[in-house]
Amino acid sequence: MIRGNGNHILWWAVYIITLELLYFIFFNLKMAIVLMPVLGLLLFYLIYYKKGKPLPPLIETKTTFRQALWKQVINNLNTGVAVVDGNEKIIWKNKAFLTFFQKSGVKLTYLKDFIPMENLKSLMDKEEQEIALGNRRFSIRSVILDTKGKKPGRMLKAYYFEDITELYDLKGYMKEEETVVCYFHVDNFDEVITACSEENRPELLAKIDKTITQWVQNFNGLIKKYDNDKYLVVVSLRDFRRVEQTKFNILDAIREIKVGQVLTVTLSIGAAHGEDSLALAGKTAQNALELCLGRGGDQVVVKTQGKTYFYGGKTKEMEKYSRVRARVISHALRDLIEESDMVMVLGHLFLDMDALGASVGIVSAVKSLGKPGYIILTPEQSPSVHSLLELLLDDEEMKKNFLEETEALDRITRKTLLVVVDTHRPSLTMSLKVLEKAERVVVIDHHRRGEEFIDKALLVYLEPYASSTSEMVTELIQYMGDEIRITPLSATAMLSGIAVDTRNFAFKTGVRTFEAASFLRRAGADPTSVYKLFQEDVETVYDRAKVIKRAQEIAEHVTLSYYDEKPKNPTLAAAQAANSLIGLKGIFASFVLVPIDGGISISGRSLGNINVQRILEKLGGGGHMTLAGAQLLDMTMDDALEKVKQAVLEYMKEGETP
Ligand SMILES: [Mn+2]
Repeated sequence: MIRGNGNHILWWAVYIITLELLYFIFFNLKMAIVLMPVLGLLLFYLIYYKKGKPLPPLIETKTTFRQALWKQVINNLNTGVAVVDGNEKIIWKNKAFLTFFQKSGVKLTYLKDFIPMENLKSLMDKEEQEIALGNRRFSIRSVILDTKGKKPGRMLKAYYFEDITELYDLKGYMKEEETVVCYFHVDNFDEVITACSEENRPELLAKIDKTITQWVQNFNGLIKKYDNDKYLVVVSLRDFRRVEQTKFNILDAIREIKVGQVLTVTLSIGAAHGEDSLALAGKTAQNALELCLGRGGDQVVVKTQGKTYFYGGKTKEMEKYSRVRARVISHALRDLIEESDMVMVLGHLFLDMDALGASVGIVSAVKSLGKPGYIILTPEQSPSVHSLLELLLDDEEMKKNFLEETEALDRITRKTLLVVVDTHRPSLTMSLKVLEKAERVVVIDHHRRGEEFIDKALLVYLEPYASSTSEMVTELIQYMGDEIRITPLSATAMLSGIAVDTRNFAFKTGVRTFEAASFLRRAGADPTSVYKLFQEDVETVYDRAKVIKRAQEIAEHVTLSYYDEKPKNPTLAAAQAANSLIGLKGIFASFVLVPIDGGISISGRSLGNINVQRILEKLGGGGHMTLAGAQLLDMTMDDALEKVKQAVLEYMKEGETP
């Protein structure tokens, strides 16, 4: 309703102008005629008023009329609008704003009373922001209003609130309906079936099938078997969330299948979602499955939007019964060596006796095949190999097999074969430059596969069940041909590699480990020399005793300790202390922290029933189930101890699978 607001002034004007008109009629008739329309207009107003109608505005200008129109328009918007001053005090609001917030029971005096200040502040740098208020969701935008010419320093802002609750819910719903692609793979199908008696086989097959199919159907999934041991499973994300809550108890269910067979059945699952297309999700799921198998199977790998999640992996890697793979790889490697102009072997950073022993083994084989072979070394070597390196460099013939990194970079050609041993992660190789320059690469490693991988490798021999890379290389040599000769010194180096990774044949030691050792012994390996390599000085042992004394049990059978000062060889010292701790009765896993330059290094060891790899992966580290490490940079010892403790407790909780 538009109403004039100058009524009193109007009547005064009518009165004054009538008087003036009367005056002009008496003294100047012409002037009076000119003023007649004014009088007419005034009379019109008078009549209008008499009829009881509201008086139209006389003073009101065109612009205020427009403003009033705008006000109506804004009031009828679905978008809530509020104008606030510098203190976020609301000085004007439209109807929609009132309907949004009035019922919430809060006084609508200050905007900051019902919208957190940090949200209001961050709006200054952002275009718009989504926030939840009560059970609604809003998209908020803010604009600084132009108040030029008004009181200086007074800032006015307008806030626009759009109710996007429905859109938000719909988006969430769409997301939940997204498809998750999974590949199921029975790890050791052939072995299990072969190890099962003929009459039990049909029952075993049926049980595996039934367990998997029923489990998938419980989660409303679609399952299609496409090979004896392979299934494709499709499930919605909503149902997949429920699956994740069970921590994939299907792994346990499969392991429990017993139809009189000797071997345990295990399952691997690779799953993916959140990709742009189904085709891509399928590809990613396949990658996830490969990662799963590379890590030893019996686990689940879920990949989504560049992130990877691991479940299971609590059993020990099972030793494979056939050596077919070792033989096949051995022949392929021999072919590759023969096609090369030269072979270089690259170990990992912080070279250990296993990597060095394996390198010596490869070079021995290469030389027997009549090709030049070199082990790449950086100027500084980890103290853990000092004793073995000394022994090797003492030998005139062996000494010629070592090459500095710079020289290797010079000599490497397109036909050079680079064998990476004891690691499969590019960032852990001793020389990333050499790896980058090499065009023909082979990877031989016994670590469970991590995410990072040397993608360009021509040949990958990854066997997480093997005790050590030295054991794997020993087997390869045995299958490579009769002309392969290894000297007693090379055999000793390889034996020391096996000894260090199995801690003197106590861990991860399978039938094949002893067979490899006996092959090396026959080739002249000297166990006493190996023993001597591990002798330590008094001070180191004394420091370690202090660490052991300080150890605390942080969870059942898990112990934690630390070096309060940086020892001579921090990472080695920590590893040895952790080893000593699990030598104590009742201790199944140990973690030892040690100060290093720029942070803290952690060494984790286990007897096998607690997966220290899984625990230290939580802190950005890696390794094996029984032997793992991590580094926490820019952190105090107290904070690091707390972090490890939390990671252990978290892992223990995960272990309580229903
Ligand atoms: Mn190793």
